[in-house]
Amino acid sequence: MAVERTLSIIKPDAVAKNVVGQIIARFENAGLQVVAAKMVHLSQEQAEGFYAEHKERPFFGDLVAFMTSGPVVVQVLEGENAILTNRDLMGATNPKEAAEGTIRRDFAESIDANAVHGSDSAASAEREVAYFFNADEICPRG
Ligand code: IDP
Repeated sequence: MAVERTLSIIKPDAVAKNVVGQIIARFENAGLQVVAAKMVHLSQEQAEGFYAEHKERPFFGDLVAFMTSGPVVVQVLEGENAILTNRDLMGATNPKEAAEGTIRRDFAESIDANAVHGSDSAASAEREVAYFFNADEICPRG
C-alpha cells in the first residue's frame, strides 16, 4: 500500500451539528493524519467549480445551494491507502444505505445533507487537494 493524500470536506450539516471533532477523530483513529485544514464558507463559484463534474445532474443546483448554505471544514488527509480508507469511513452516499458505524450513517440525515465529501480516486484527490490548497499550506508530519 502507498501513502496517499485525499481531500475531505465536513459539509455544512455536520458543522451546524457541531460534530467536526467527532468526525476528525474517526479519521485519526483509522490512522489518517490531517496535514492541512481550513474552515471556509464556499461561494457559489467555488462550489460550482468543485462539483463541475456533476454540472448536468438534476441535483446540481440543490447540491451547490447546500454546500454554500454554511461553513465547511476542508482538510487534506494523509496515510496508507488514504483515499479508500476515507471512503470506507464515510459510508454510502445515501445515509440510509450506509453501513453501521460509518460517518454518514451516524451523522447524516439525507442524500443531500450527507455530512462529508471524500475524493473517490487518485485523479480526483489530486485535483481536489489542489483546488483548495497551495503546496505550502500542506504540512506533512513524516
Ligand atoms: P459521493 O459524495 O458519495 O462521492 P457523488 O455521487 O459524487 O457521491 O455525489 C456528490 C454529492 O451530490 C453527494 O455527496 C450528495 O450530497 C449529492 N447527491 C448525489 N446524488 C444525489 C441525488 O440523487 N440527490 C441529491 N443529491 C445527490
